[in-house]
Amino acid sequence: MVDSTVTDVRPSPGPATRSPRASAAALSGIAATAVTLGVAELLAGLLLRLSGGSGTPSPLLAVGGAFVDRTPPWLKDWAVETFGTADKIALGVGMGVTLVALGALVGWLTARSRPLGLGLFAVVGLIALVAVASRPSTSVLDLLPTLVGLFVGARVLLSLLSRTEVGSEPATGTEPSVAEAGRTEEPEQRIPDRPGEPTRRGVLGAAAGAGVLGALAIAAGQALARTGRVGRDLIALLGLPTPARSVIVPAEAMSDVPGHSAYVTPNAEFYRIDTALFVPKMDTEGWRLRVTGMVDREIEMGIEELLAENHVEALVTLTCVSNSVGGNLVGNARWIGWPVRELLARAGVRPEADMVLSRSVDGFTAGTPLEVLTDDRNALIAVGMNGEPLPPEHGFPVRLVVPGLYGYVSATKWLTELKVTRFDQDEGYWTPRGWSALGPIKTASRIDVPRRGDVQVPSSGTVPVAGVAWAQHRGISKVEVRVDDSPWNEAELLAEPTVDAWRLWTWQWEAQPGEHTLTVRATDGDGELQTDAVASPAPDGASGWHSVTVRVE
Ligand SMILES: Nc1nc2c(c(=O)[nH]1)N[C@H]1C(S)=C(S)[C@@H](COP(=O)(O)O)O[C@H]1N2
Ligand SMILES: [Mo]
Repeated sequence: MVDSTVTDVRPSPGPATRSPRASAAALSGIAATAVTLGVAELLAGLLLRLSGGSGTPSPLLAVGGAFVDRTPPWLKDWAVETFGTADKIALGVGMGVTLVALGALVGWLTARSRPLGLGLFAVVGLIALVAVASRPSTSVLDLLPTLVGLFVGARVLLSLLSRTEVGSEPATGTEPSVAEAGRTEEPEQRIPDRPGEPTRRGVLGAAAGAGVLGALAIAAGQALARTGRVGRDLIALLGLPTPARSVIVPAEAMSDVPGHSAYVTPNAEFYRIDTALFVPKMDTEGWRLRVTGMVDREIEMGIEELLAENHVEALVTLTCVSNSVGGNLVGNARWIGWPVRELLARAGVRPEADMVLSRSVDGFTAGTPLEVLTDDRNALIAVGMNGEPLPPEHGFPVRLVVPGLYGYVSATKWLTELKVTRFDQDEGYWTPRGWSALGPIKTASRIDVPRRGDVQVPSSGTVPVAGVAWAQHRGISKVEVRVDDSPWNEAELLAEPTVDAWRLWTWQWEAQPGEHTLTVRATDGDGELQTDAVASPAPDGASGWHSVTVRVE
């Protein structure tokens, strides 16, 4: 795990000690950080594998997760706006840069003062331990990898620094100050490199070697955690339930305009938004769904029991509250699931309840008004997405899907519990973080084509303008398109198989050369016009009309 030439402890530096070059000390600190994390991540990966994949023993993921949990709405907004669904990669890069800087600082500081440097190292270690301990479903054992990592890392740091001090080239002409040497007031002696004595180059090599080994161990640990063994996949074994009614999408709902959204979004292209830094590996054999709280009878069921219930298939368009006007955090799928109202009826909901707090295995929660889970809409405990078991990143094995509400208050992935409760007693994950407790989806419309930029008028003489509009569970009754400031034109609506999904629209534009701005607006099924009031996503969803500026050749 750790290069033995690195960990073997050298006799404590005596009179021959010289002030280490700052760069060598910083490099030693970075290497020791890599070793700390390498040991911790490798042990964490092994632990996850042995325990069957629950808990978060990885300090990297725990600190990242704790950071995500404490992200204020404006920062989350900015991250999603700037990085989109690559926000996790951005977080990883940010953490990497921070760790390298911290490691360098620890190395540099420790070379000057053992107590200060090791003190900083211990403080950072303590933060990691607190982060690990505060992740959902962790046990005391989960602290072990971080503790062992910190211990080994500190030993490696001291060992590398003592070599730096013994092996550094005589700094001709400059006498290191007492403060720089850190702990000795004895007169400096210069000793020539002797065979067997570590040279400065050797020290740098040892540090680089330790750093590389550490990085490899981090990668191996993360890979182990991701491939952690889970039991038999009962959904693959038993197959998805055959729904009482299946969805057949009429051809009239689909479009063949190039660049126009597909009516049903393929699983691989479906947007993904969640707080999970790694997709929870769920064991279907061990999976349980519990109904708790204000019910007459608590219920607990396994996957076989769930699959045996009467499932339906329904089209539902999911939308993220962080979607900006014209954005693509929206997707439409055919979901196979068991209606939530049937499960709730079996548990017997008490009259005082007004909310269901759904909980994920990773600790995420969503607070959904009871009425949308008990009325006749297709609020589903879903196991299938577009005819396949849920992909892991979309909630395998079981998630919630509720037409009409943004995902953050309804679409809990990796579902494990439904707690029947009250809004004045419980709140979902995002509510204390500045987002509205209620999240009905606002009526929205988007232009897919033409995209901003240059437009060529086809030989037909008209430019196809096409897009989508959504107002889940209310439906779309009208879409209008405007060119610059001229009057609104009614677009052609494609078929609407259900009011729970988006609706495609097209309009033929007799485009004139020059620069033009196209704007779209929709009217929902209740006759309500989409608002032109511009709002950013926080706290309850963006609004305003989408427009695209193009140059016609
Ligand atoms: N466990 C869990 N479920 C979650 C979330 C999460 O962070 N964790 N995010 C929610 C949000 S904000 C949205 S928009 C939808 C997105 O679902 P998708 O990733 O399948 O598109 O999942 C919801 N379910
Ligand atoms: Mo979301």
